[in-house]
Amino acid sequence: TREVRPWVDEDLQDNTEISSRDNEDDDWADGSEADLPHVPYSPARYTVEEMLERSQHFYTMMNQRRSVRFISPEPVPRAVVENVIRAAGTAPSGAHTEPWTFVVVSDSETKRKIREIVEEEEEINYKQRMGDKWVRDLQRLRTNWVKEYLDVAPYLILVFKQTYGILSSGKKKTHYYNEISVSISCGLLLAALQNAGLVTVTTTPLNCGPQLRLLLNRPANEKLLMLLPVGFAATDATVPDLTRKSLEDITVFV
Ligand code: IYR
Repeated sequence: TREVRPWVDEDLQDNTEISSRDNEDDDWADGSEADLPHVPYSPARYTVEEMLERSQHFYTMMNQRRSVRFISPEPVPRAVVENVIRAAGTAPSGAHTEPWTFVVVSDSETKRKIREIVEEEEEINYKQRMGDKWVRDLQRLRTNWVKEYLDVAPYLILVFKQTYGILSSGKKKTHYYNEISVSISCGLLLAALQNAGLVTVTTTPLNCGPQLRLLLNRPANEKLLMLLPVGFAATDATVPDLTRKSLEDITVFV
């Protein structure tokens, strides 16, 4: 009996998705919760001049974002990190299931263990799993398996997608489109970090998810989607001298 799950886009599937086979006997909640009132909503309106000014200003700020792999140990106020996560939590999600967990690590010993797990796997990734072409494609970015930022950055934010929810009744709750929902929240998180003057680099530590989940005591329905070291840029930070595609290169107006 193969379960039909049209909300899991083929392109968004990965081997961390729960399979229907080991899932057949589970007890799933049906979504008919209490009636939800609908209320009026009037978002802010701006003049054309204000819209141009605001959109230009936001683009300029976002265009200064770079993936930074050299992060200062300088402390960051925890309240700022709390606010950027609040912003990430405003992302839209499938059926408003909010299928994300942000694990914020500042404890030195935990950061050290994370670094150990990631570097051990990444060394195998670079030397074996990724293959010659992938490693060559990354050469000009000068990345490798040594990840100093993992115990230098004041915060590591590990973003987990909840592949399903668990209600107080013990029933499971379907988290539609959980991968893209959490990916959108990561985008908002990056924007919020940039807005606050902090830096990060989006990392997706290949093969580290299960070990990191266990280290952080997260339940089996949570899968690691992204690991973001967060802090101020080191004073001697460098970035590859990349350029971005132009509007014309990324847009088709119909
Ligand atoms: N996860 C590895 C490799 C890596 C892969 C891509 I695609 C990048 O754009 C950068 C790095 C690492 O973090 O080093």
